[in-house]
Amino acid sequence: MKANNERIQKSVEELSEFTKTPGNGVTRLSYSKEDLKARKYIKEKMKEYGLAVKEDGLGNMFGKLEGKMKDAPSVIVGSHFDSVPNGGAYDGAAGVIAGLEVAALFQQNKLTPNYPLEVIAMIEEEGSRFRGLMGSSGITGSIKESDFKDVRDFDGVSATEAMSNAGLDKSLPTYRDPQTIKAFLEMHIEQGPILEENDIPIGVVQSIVGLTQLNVTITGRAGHAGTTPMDKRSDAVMAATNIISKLPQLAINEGNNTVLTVGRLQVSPNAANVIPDDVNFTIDIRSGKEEHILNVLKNVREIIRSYNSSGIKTSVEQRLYIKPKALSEDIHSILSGACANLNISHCTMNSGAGHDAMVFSDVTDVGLIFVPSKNGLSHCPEEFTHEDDLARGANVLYETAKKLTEG
Ligand code: HGY
Ligand code: MN
Ligand code: MN
Repeated sequence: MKANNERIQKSVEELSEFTKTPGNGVTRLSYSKEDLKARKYIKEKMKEYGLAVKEDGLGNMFGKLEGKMKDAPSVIVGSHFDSVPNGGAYDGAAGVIAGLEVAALFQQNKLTPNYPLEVIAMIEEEGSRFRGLMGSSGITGSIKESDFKDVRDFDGVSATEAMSNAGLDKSLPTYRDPQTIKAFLEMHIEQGPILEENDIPIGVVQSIVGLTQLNVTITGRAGHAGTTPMDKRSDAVMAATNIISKLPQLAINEGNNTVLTVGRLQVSPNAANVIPDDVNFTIDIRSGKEEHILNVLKNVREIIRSYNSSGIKTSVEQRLYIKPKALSEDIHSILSGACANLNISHCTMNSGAGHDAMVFSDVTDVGLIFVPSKNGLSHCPEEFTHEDDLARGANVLYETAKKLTEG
């Protein structure tokens, strides 16, 4: 039995309905009402495919198929089920659905593995509410359980408060001893144009860019837009926009595919006739080599610091930092071998997007495959991947999971 295109497509459509912005992409933030509906759906699918379901203290979900070898480490397959605001139906979801499809194939083919198989659906990979890669970071220990209460969203609500408010059990253990994990496999949409432009159905990822995300606060002094002379203002927006206008050039000067994005900008009090006294914005810096990230970060901090004055104060909070990661060569060759056995053309590529796979690569062997994104679009409602491409990826994952759970 091979992956079932219709079943996969149906799950993509059903999962994408759990959104706060129907008709305008998928918006499914961690611990939201949409999260709870998606969570219920995913757990039902896990049970339908014969998996024993559990959650952890961050709300990551696991569906386990026991192996013949008791207490053996698991081969984990899956991705995240949160989204960016007004995102697409495939980012993360495609990987969770591919993991479920692998479990369905184990069930249909009456396959009892030697090593256990676990399907995983993780929270908060996008960092749209709290911080990026949070679900996988809690599992691998790069965020300590004792720190969950201090991870706060942009409104200051902690992850543990938000879980309690959503009726989730934050007291469950989250950290997993790496000895309990044999390997981690993820299928993800490419989110770029390479596979489609070269008409290649599968990309086998060898490395993932490093990234850092900053939250910058510029504080000035509120005042009346009409009665405050121009030379008597401490205008937080003017300081922020002067800073922001200088940032892209830092990445351009750094070269080596270094990128910098200011993606979130909030002005307070955000009224037409008030000189703003508070601006908050994020900076996302990425590169394939850590030295480029660090160099741009140094220059960014210098520019921001240079705007401190009697009326303007600046502060920088580093919300996320993760080094570039090389993935397991062994699993890379097993994935490539699976593509060859299935007669699927494939290529080796690097990832400009961050993924949970990069967090798991700190503690276990990791494999990541990409499937094509239509027009290379992602993080937008137009995101699309054809069900045939999803099914091909699921077949490659299934062949690889079979091999890794055998021995
Ligand atoms: O930001 C990223 O690269 C991923 O989509 N979270
Ligand atoms: Mn993703
Ligand atoms: Mn994403």
